[in-house]
Amino acid sequence: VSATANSTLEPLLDAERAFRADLCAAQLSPLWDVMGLLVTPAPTSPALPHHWAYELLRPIIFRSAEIISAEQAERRVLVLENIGLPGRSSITHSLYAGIQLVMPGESARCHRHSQSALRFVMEGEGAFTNVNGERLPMYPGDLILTPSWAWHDHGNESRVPIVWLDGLDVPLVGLLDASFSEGGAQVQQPIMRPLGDNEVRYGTNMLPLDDAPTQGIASVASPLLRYPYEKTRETLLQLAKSELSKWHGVRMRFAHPTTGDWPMPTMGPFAQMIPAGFVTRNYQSTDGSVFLVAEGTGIVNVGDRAFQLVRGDVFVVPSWMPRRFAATVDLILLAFSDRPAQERLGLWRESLIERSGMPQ
Ligand code: GTQ
Repeated sequence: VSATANSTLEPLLDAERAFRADLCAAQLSPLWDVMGLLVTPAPTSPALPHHWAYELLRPIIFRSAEIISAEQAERRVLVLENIGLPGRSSITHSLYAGIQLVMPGESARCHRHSQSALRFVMEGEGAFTNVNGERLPMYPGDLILTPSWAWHDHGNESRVPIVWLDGLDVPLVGLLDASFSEGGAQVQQPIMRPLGDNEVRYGTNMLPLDDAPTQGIASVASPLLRYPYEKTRETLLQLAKSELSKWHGVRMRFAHPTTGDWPMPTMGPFAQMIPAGFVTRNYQSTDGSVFLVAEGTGIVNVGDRAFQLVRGDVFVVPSWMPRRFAATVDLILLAFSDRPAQERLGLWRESLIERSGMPQ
């Protein structure tokens, strides 16, 4: 660089330095520094694919019971933290996941919050979550919903510990600065309905004729709060006999019984089966997803990672990362993602990748 060029550049650099200092003082920043990071041609999630083997998780969650009681902890949960999002209690950019343990005789006191929660039971027999005056028994593979602002408490009067996977929209609600919570007056809320009342009312192939039209928050949240695994399993097994998607095997979403929509607006639950011997093609979608292996064995490829799957394992597929499955024993997966929120915002996309091999 010649002295002449330098002398013409220097005043510009000085001017830019002064300009940037003024921007900073005025709480402004230049878009041209960050444009490429903001408006990417495709999603570039900071979340990383990861697999938590239940064989490793289980002893650690049980050790937590020697450290703290469910009562002391309010919720005795180990958060599944994505190392791509350190310190943020997030498994994807928008979702939280944790493993909760309630020992026999313990209870997790009643509270409510604007965050929605769903639970997939991993082990146990007949502990319960109470939601809005209804007792929901919990057995392995069951899906239990606690919609936004619903009172909920957990208890275990059975003789064995119960462990489940919690999914919450905590990071999404945090992004929107819309978090509210409050504690209940009692540890356990009063039960106002006979056992299974809403499950019979809304979980069969009939609906109450005289339901008053629901509005606001009540209409987006499903009145059906327990989706038992035996029905999920039977549906998947039956459908696997007829037609298989090349990308999913059999994949279903859980539904709001009166609207057919997602059961909750921010987060959606799924059930999927890949029959033994079946290999799926690569699939990618903008909804980062958390999976629980309910049954079977196989392998999942997520981006350039490969994870062996057995019952109880949890894994995360970040937004837009290609995934494909191969089952060695009929593989049943339960999952949740932020797809309902993305659909409502007009943002959700998927790509069914035709060729095997590396997608873009
Ligand atoms: O069970 O209510 O994993 O409030 C995190 C926050 C579970 C719960 C979590 C919660 C709960």
